[in-house]
Amino acid sequence: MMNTNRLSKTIVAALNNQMTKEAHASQIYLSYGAWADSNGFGGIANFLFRHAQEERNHMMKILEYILKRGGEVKVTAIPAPPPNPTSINNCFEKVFGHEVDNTTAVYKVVKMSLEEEDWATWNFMQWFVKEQTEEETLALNLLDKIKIAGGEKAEKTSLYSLDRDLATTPDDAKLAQDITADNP
Ligand code: OFO
Repeated sequence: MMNTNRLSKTIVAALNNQMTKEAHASQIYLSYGAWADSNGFGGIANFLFRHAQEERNHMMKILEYILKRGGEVKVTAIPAPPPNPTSINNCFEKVFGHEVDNTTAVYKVVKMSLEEEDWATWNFMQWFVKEQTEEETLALNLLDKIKIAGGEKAEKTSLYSLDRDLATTPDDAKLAQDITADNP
């Protein structure tokens, strides 16, 4: 029979692994969202829950890509999220850390596809490179906000406005490559 699998063994393993990583990211946002809500921060919870959905979408994109390239999808157990944050400041620091971790994982798959000259996978993964840049920016914006609010020492009133703010904060951050002089 003709071989219709367009993915190498190593690439398909890396993609399956990345798929689970995205599911894991989703679980992390879900658990931090629940933590925020039970501590009275409904706006921050809303933001984190929306983000959990985004990560779930990333997982689906990779699943679809594997299937469309004729590879085998392996759905495995998702590792448990790490312990809950200890404060809003700590929560945002953890969020940034998770995004950087995931960027590192994405870069590994990109590097692998380059080494194997699998240009379809390389091209597919560029979407994730851009998405991670955006999500790191979003996480850095959170860190900026909490810093202004006082970091670990943030007063209740500033946390209150931060919480209200985040309920309506868009899911996407503007990327440098989309900026013009007219609209910085
Ligand atoms: Fe999947 O983008 Fe964040 O981690």
